[in-house]
Amino acid sequence: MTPATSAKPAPPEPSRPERKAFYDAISAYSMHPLWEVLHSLVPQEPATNCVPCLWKYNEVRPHLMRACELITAEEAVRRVLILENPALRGQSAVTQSLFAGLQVILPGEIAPSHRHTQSALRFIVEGTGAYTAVDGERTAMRPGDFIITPSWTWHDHGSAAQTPVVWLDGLDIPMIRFFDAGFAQTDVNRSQAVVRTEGTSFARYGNNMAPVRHDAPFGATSPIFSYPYERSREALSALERGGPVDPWDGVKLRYINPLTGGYPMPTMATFMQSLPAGFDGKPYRQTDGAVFSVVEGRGSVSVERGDGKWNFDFSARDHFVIPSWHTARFKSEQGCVLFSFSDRPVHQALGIHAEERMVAG
Ligand code: 1HN
Repeated sequence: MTPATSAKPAPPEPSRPERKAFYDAISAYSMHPLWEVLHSLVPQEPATNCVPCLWKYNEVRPHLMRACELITAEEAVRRVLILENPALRGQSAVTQSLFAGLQVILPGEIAPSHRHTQSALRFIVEGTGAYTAVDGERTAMRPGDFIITPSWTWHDHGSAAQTPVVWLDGLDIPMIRFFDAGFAQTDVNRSQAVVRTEGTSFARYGNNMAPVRHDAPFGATSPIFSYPYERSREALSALERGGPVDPWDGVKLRYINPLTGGYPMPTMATFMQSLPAGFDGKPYRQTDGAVFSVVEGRGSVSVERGDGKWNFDFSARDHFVIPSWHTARFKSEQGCVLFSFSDRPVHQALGIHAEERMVAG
């Protein structure tokens, strides 16, 4: 959906006094003239007020550790430092539709069981030995694993690790808030009872096979709730060796719901990509703003929109956000692996997803 060229709208004329008086008069009846806001309501192209932002892990981590001294996981319920878009401070949002945060759990702690209609994803950043339990099954968390908490499933986290475990939380909180459709409950149990052996969901659905008689246990959400890094990494490496490498994305795969081939969650798409050593990418932009977690290596991304320019040098465990319709261009001298998530499934369901891949540069 590349927009056709069209005439630029005339700038609004300054309001004449009799119009202003009229606007004041109708304001008393909770009415407002459309013609005063039309151009900003229906912009010629996406005009987000979100800005790109980079969170360097070496700057963030000490604050995560300080949070551990100030509050327990139990008291906090979820000990998360929210990654707030600098243009949306106070809204607990990294883009207009998405929440991102870094959660930390210490050895022996429990983040108590609850459920909510908001869907959550976890991407493990640091530490091994924590688990998350979803609907009666536990899964170990290892760096690079992508884990899902489907809408309205009980979930709790715990840790038998020796060290802190940190992960990126991605939720559709602002989207559900937009629809005023959120429900939540606290479980009577701190930790839910384990009713299935670890690995059951993956064995059932994670090997290009599915139980002969099955229904979708989590509705529109994937029945696999842990996608181990090992598998994703292996796939990217094989594709990188075999080529070809996409000039914009490097080698990029999307995670799927094996029952549908679609995205793993109805509201969020997740991706993992590898930029091979020496990658000098072409610029692109898309309507779905995306949050990135750097898994391995180093690289840089230059982001542009209008007169705004940003350049982020990133390395493993850093996080950054590229908002809607910002032009991004990746480079990596030594190669890197990036996880990302966005609200693309919703754009596509509504038929409004747009992407432009520039050839120049
Ligand atoms: C939540 O339940 C989790 O379960 C993480 O780990 C982050 C942010 C807002 C609301 C609920 C979790 C959350 C959250």
